[in-house]
Amino acid sequence: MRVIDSHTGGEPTRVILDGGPDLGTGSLAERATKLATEHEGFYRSVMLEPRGQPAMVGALVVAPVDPDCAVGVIYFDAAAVIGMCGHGTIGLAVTLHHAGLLPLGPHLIETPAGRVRVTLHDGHTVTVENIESRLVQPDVVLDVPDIGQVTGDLAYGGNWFFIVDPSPVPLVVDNIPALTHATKLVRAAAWAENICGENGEAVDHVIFQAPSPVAGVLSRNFTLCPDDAYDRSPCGTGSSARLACLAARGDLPPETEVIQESIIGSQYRLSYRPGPQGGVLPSITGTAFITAESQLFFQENDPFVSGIHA
Ligand code: PYC
Repeated sequence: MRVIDSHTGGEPTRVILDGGPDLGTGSLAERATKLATEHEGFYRSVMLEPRGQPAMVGALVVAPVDPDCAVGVIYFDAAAVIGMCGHGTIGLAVTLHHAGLLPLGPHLIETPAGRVRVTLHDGHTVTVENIESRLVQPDVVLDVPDIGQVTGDLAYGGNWFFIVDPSPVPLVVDNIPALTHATKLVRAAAWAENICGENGEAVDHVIFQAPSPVAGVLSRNFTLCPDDAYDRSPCGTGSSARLACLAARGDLPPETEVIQESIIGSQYRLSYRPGPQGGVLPSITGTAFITAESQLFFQENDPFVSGIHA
């Protein structure tokens, strides 16, 4: 299996160029469901140690249905197939360019969540215009064991986010274990209270948000992903959901650029335009760098051929 690894603001992406499972020719959403239900062993073995690493997101390149799209892609981490991935799309565009498969300039990419536009400005810098994002349920109050009452927004940015602002735990690197613990508790409380999308979609990511102490940076976030790793990047789909919340509250005018940073200080430039369904069309600009080109092996006598599930 041929893969190219990159990182976007510190968050790893593994692009699978060939050797993935045959998911047929249905819609991207149908193929994503097939990957999630029939090939769990595949995607976990690619993401988990010893082949993968914590926080890694996989990007399986597939043929698009829409002939206007340069490529189709299905994203996943070690625990789940996800609808869209912002850092992964920046990494994918940089990777395809590195492999000679995508020239500089604008391109459409098909994902299970819908079509996104990428503009490859140079070999590292990409703007993603994400799918329409929206605030779904504002000011949800949860009783969270060990933490107490927490108020957050349920919002959609290609994945389902519960966004708590201000963070109940200070957003500093030394607190990463405490933030991981607390966001897991919030996710469990959201599940227990059945806080979900219009069609029963469960919260798959939790964000703690706070103003940034860095001059010129609007805010800092900590994002818990489905596999319990934290996003090293400022999370593209999470930033999209966050833009939808800011816009819905009148806290950020359209076409106004702000900087969002992650818990490790990597940054995205963000803005939005009003969307046709009342949400926002987010624009996310970030950078990615190639870290490896490899061939993955799955040897039959390897006792950890399916990854370490501890
Ligand atoms: O950037 O959208 C994102 C993302 C989702 C999970 C990890 N990164």
